[in-house]
Amino acid sequence: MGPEHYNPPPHYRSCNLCEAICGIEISGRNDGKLDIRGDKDDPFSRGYICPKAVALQDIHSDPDRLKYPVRRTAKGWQRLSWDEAFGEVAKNLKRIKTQYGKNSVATYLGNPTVHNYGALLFLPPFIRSLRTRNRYSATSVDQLAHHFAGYLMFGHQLLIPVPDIDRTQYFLALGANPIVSNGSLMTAPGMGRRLEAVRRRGGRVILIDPRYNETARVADRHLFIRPGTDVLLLLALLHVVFAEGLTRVADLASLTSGVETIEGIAAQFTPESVAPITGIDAIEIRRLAQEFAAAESAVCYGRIGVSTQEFGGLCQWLINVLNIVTGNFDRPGGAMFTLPAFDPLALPQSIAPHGSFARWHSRVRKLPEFSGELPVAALAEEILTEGPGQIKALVTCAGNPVLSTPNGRELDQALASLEFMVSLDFYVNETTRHAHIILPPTSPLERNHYDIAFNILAVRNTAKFSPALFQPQGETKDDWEILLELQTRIENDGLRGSLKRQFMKRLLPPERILDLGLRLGPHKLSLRKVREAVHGIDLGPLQPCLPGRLRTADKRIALAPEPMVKDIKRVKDRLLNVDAHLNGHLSLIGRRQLRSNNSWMHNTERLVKGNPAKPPCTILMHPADAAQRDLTAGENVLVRSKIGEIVVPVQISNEMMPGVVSIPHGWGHDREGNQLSVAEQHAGASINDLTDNQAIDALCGTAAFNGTPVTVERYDARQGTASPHIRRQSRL
Ligand SMILES: Nc1nc2c(c(=O)[nH]1)N[C@H]1C(S)=C(S)[C@@H](COP(=O)(O)OP(=O)(O)OC[C@H]3O[C@@H](n4cnc5c(=O)[nH]c(N)nc54)[C@H](O)[C@@H]3O)O[C@H]1N2
Ligand SMILES: Nc1nc2c(c(=O)[nH]1)N[C@H]1C(S)=C(S)[C@@H](COP(=O)(O)OP(=O)(O)OC[C@H]3O[C@@H](n4cnc5c(=O)[nH]c(N)nc54)[C@H](O)[C@@H]3O)O[C@H]1N2
Ligand code: SF4
Ligand SMILES: [Mo]
Repeated sequence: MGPEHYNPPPHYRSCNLCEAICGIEISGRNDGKLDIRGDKDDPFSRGYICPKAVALQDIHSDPDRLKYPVRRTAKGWQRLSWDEAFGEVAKNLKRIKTQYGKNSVATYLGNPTVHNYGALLFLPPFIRSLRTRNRYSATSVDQLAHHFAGYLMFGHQLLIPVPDIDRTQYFLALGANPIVSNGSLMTAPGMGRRLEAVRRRGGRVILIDPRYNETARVADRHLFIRPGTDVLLLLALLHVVFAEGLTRVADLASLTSGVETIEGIAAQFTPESVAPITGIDAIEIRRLAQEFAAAESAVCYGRIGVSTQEFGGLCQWLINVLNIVTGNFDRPGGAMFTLPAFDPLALPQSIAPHGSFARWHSRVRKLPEFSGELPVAALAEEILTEGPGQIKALVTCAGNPVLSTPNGRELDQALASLEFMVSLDFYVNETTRHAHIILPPTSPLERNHYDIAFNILAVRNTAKFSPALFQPQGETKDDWEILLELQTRIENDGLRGSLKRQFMKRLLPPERILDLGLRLGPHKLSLRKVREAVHGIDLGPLQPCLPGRLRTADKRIALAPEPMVKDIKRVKDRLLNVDAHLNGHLSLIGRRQLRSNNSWMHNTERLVKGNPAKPPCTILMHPADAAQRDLTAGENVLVRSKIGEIVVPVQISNEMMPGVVSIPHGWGHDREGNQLSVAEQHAGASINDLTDNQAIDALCGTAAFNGTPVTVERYDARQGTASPHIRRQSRL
């Protein structure tokens, strides 16, 4: 059934595309399309939506969307029955495990798994059934540093403090662009309004970012910072806070340990010593620290810019420390923990592990696991390096690592060498084109939704259930059903597997688990109550919850965990001579775009059409850097790193810090074998053909995307096809 079959009354749900969980209202139109608007009665988003919500219908009606399981053959993709597909996947995974050992099967989970509660609940048992240590996900190209700090400081990887944006009087953001990203690890639909409200009530918004981005435009102050040097700024802010006696730890003194260690470390980083490296004046650093400490309430927050760089782990730690020692923790207007209606902290460790660190290491580069996963920057080498424990098979679910992980080009080649690959995805894209079998899940409008992930990170406690709007098209199945079937086929052949499957489907489907969780949860709701409130239920602002919510053994906050303290040495070794590292290169960073969602949503005409003179995938450069290279706006340039080269048009703008250039990620849809008819027309190039999988945050293993050294020069088309980027991939 397509959208044309949908008639009023209006349908209410949450948009699941990004972290903002906006309420939407969907009604049918006479021309068969859907009207998708912001739901004014949603207590959390109050009518706000972005252009992507309207495109939910395009995913649903996309002719390129897979509606049946398919198998790759020499003659193209061939339709399979589910039974054949499941049988073949289970057979191959079991055979490879038996032949090469249990770690020979790897998994990669992409970002949309977190926006899909069925997948979230059924992935852990599926992955356990494989018994592999080769587990990877988008976490290590994203928020790993936050989990790492949460685990080591508060005792649980999901204890990630959220800025209480609606009550704060001083919002200090580092490396984030919530006006475009709609907020991340800070679920807060309508960030524009919320930031405006901070200023309207006399508060201030400050942004530290190498780009004068869209959020800088609505801030009181913006300061450029050299990419990758934020850790020094944070240390210097703490230096001032301690040196000038601005700490306010009294309330939390009995709840923290290690404050002296922090003071000792911060003493070594004066504003004057870090100013030339960060590019931020010492006077400015002192002023920031003083304002922050003096504000009625303040909160420091850092996102992708500081999470995915060489010192991401230290940055997220020091951000927490700054909030805590200035008395801006666990209190209104500061950094706070949430209390979601479905509380993952109450779940068994088998579904929501507290976290773990370095229990094992990757085979080739010896990178540490975190919470059972290895850094995805190691995936290609684990596939390509021969020897016992080599990855021979891969399961991907809702991910596109070829475009989203560092040195994606190498991973692209690695995937082509696998003995077996299966993908749960509804598109044949840069990654899934390598799969032997693709299992297509339902589209967002064809399934129930409840946000169990982003309510842990929301600036207000709310609850909302979204029922499926449409029947599944074709033969698509929900991710959880696919995962359950695979799990049970891998665990037990034949009758036992089938009985377990029936049992789970009847007695413990996602809705049942959700209902139990809501009933046992802190707000004592039930699925029925939540379902009845079609616009969602407001459970109020965040509440102080310490020490009750801490999961550390001593019920105290560890301000100075040993792995972090030790890593300070790396800061000194590395950053104090950052110029040597760059060696005259430009420093490459990323950026997000409102009409894009990581590497997907590019197959919807509505989102990509735009102005042909303004393609989305450009390199942004400061006028002085462009002049030095004699470049004119709009011309194609060759961007080269140690890893590879790409060609993109240059966009000249003084919103960039001199010496820094920016390219959005998720583009590069011109690869042979893709079935993305719209995206191919707006291909762009992939920044991750330039980023280096050897460049990681050595502390926790996150990819260090930001600060990749590159050169940029005019591209002469006559240079031909020497570059690996421009050379076409061989046909599958
Ligand atoms: N250079 C650079 N690289 C980056 C980043 C950056 O800032 N700079 N950002 C990183 C970040 S933060 C992230 S989160 C990653 C994202 O990286 P990934 O998670 O690897 O990639 P996505 O682009 O989110 O791809 C999502 C895939 O899931 C499919 N999909 C969508 N919904 C569903 C569903 O419900 N079920 C299933 N089974 N499949 C679905 C889509 O078709 C698509 O193939 O990229 C990272 N890469
Ligand atoms: N429209 C849209 N929204 C999205 C997404 C999307 O693709 N499109 N993706 C979603 C996902 S998966 C995520 S994780 C979030 C991310 O959400 P955000 O982190 O808010 O988004 P970004 O635009 O990546 O912002 C990162 C900022 O860091 C800056 N930066 C880069 N390097 C450095 C550095 O070294 N130091 C500092 N201080 N700043 C630096 C960049 O200039 C940029 O402004 O967005 C989510 N929302
Ligand atoms: S901001 Fe995010 S949740 Fe809200 S409408 Fe846009 S994509 Fe959907
Ligand atoms: Mo992300």
